[in-house]
Amino acid sequence: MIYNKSIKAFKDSKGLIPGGVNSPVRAFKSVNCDPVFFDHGYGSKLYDLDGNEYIDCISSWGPLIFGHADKITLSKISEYLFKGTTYGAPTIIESEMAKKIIELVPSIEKVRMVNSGTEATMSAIRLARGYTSRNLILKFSGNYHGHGDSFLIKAGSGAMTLGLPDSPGVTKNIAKDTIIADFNSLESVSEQFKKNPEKIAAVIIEPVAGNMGLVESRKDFLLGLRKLCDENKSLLIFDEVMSGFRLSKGGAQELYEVIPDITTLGKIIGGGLPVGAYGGKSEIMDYLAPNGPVYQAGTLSGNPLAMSAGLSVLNRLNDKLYEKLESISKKIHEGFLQNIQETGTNAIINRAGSMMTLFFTENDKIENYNDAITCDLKKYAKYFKSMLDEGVYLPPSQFECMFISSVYSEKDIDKLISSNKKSLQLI
Ligand code: KE4
Repeated sequence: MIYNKSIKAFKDSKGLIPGGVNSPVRAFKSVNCDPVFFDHGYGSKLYDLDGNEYIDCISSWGPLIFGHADKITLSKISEYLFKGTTYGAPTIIESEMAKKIIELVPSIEKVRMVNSGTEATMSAIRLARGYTSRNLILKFSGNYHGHGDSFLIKAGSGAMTLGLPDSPGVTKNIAKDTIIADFNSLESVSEQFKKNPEKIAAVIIEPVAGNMGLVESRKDFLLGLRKLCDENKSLLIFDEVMSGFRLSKGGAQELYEVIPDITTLGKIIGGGLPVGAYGGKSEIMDYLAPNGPVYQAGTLSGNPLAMSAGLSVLNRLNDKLYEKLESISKKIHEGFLQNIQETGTNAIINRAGSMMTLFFTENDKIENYNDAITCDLKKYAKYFKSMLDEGVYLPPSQFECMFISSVYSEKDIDKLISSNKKSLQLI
């Protein structure tokens, strides 16, 4: 593959934007090559400045469940485009969006729209602290909840990728109010509750974690979390920014049948435009201004253009879509497993629905942050580059997950499996 135009574009952007990118993971730092700049996408494909075609396995980190330039989404947006894009005042479509989210997500009785997953999680923990009059937030090593100060402690995703799980600039006063436990370890959570009686406002978790690579919670772990939160009068927050609407219409909470007190959402909810949301029991949500004392606001929150994109997607979530996603994902999963076996590669695959990670590790399982950091990052970098040259666009980090699209063709699936085998043989 020739990448000349991307290389030049990156050289130019580095003089204008910190690191040349508007989000660190895009810089390809951990896979030791220059990032690809894209010109456009269509369906399952992305096309870079040099005209190279790729099968997209990131879907813009999750939002594009119907692929790029989805016709129905674009036509819905165009209906609103010429009416004006935002008024900073209430519109009917915001109530339609709220109604749809309440219908789909089991835990949500009321919902507030914001503009990103980070805004959703930051607001959710402020609400939890205000509602409980407690300060501590418990999060899990390797979980990533956006770049809010309280979350950049043992964080996953880009922070883990760049070896910055605890970012400078987060003051000791802020950091002390975030306590850490081990993912999938109820014992570590129970210990924190014992050490901090009546001080923990909320436990926040990615019920299906995608930010240390894909790591599912064990069902008993989530059930145990629910019980511990109830016993200690702390709130349970499910950060479903990634898993919401991706794993099922009702997200991970529907699959695991565990109901959190607050749910945060993002990505798919915006259909590719900037949207986040957080919701939960009315009694908790009504603590938010203007009803209650906990303040949160946003100039573009609920803007009709973004709502039109999000609703065009949420209105099409049905069993048939998830059956299709599962059938495509299962074929890719099985094909990759066969290749791992045939090439004798030290690797395992974790998958939850259409979220999947191939881990280069000698471990026979990856269940938490300490397992994930055993991975061979050099091997992942070589694999990533070989797949890129094959025309497959994978997450540029071992600590991210693939988001498999519902618009992959049989040809795409075969290509993914054959390129995976070729790359495993090469590295
Ligand atoms: P945003 O602020 O990026 O919309 O959402 C933050 C967030 C919150 N919670 C979870 C579980 C998330 O995965 C995210 C963001 N995910 C990353 C991908 N791992 C976004 C990609 C990026 O940072 O560029």
